[in-house]
Amino acid sequence: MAFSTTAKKASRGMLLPVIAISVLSFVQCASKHSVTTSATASNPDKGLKDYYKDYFPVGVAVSMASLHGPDSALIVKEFNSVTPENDMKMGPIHPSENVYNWKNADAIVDFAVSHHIKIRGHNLCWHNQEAAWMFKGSNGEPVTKELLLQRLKDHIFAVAGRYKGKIYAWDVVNEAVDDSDDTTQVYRKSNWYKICNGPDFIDSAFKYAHEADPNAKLYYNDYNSEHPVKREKIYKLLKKLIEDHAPIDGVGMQAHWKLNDPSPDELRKALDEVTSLGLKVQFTEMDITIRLPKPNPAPGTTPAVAGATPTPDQGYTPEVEVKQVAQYKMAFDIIRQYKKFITNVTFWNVSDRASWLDGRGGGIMGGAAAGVNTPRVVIKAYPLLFDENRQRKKAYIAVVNF
Ligand code: 9MR
Repeated sequence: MAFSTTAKKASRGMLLPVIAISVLSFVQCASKHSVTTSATASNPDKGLKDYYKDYFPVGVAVSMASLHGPDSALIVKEFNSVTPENDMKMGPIHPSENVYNWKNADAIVDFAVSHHIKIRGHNLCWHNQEAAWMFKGSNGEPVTKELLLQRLKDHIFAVAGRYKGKIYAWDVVNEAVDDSDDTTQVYRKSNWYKICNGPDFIDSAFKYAHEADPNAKLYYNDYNSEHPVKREKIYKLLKKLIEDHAPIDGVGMQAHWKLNDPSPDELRKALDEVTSLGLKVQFTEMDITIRLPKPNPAPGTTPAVAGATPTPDQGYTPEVEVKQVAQYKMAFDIIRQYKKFITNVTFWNVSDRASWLDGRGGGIMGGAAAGVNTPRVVIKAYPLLFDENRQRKKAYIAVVNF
């Protein structure tokens, strides 16, 4: 991995030819499509992976349920990369010191290998879905930093070691950056941070992952990486890792986006900043929710009551669809321009039939159950490229016509 200024300048110099080539191929495709298809259609014989074969692998987050039935056929047709949505996280895979649950993770790996699909590993160190036992000693007291790092090392050696040569890229550390607007608080005050009394565990996790599988590409993964304050904090974390000579290859930008977030400018800035460090980028958990932020509490109400106030929901309306199509198109137009730096784009779940976003933040059931005069709570996010019947949405058409 080279992080020299020369490499940085050389890679930036390449951007212009890449844009020129993109423009040229757009012109060529446009004339080709005017014969065979149009910008309102997609080719049923091709999947996302085929449209993007000259760009990057296109992936999807999977669970055990995805490996059988209609989801599995769609995955094999459309994608050439998978990420286990939950089954390789520390808590699920390593629930106590001497217990590893390999069953689901093995099944996902076997499925992917048998279909020649790449696998991204997710993840080796996170503050969520963590293995609670790791932080406690035999008497229930907090462990020392040394013991915690030893346990982290054992965990990473076991998991990354088991799938060595099969998992091509790992999210080594997930979401270690603080979310507040306080620019002096760079790191999340997780159990990892507190017990290690600082961010050393991040360096250590990368070192262990590299030792466990020297050929795997190693990523730091986070959300809201396009928001200016968080972007700067992530930049500081990355810069420190590079200065420490940690074996990091790139950044996972999760891409849990909204209809107007990020802006094109924010997306470009985030990409420019990260790639200026000589790092690659993977969009690791892409979806674009149609849901609006919760309304602010009305004056005189308590936040709990206001939080439960239904957001009037018309479902997936034509207006929402137009905005989602435009946001997906904008994002992919930019992503293609940065093709040289981008090594994977992965969607978080298969279709609008089931997204991790559905039902979150709602609290009150909508539709008939809510009564005729009660506004529905927004409980569906409709964030993906395939609809509830697993059919290609207009957003799909927008990202494959270029
Ligand atoms: O999609 C995952 C969901 O099924 C889990 O309940 C949730 C638990 O925190 O994690 C979701 O995946 C997260 C991913 O691992 C890291 N980035 C945020 C994702 C959405 O919460």
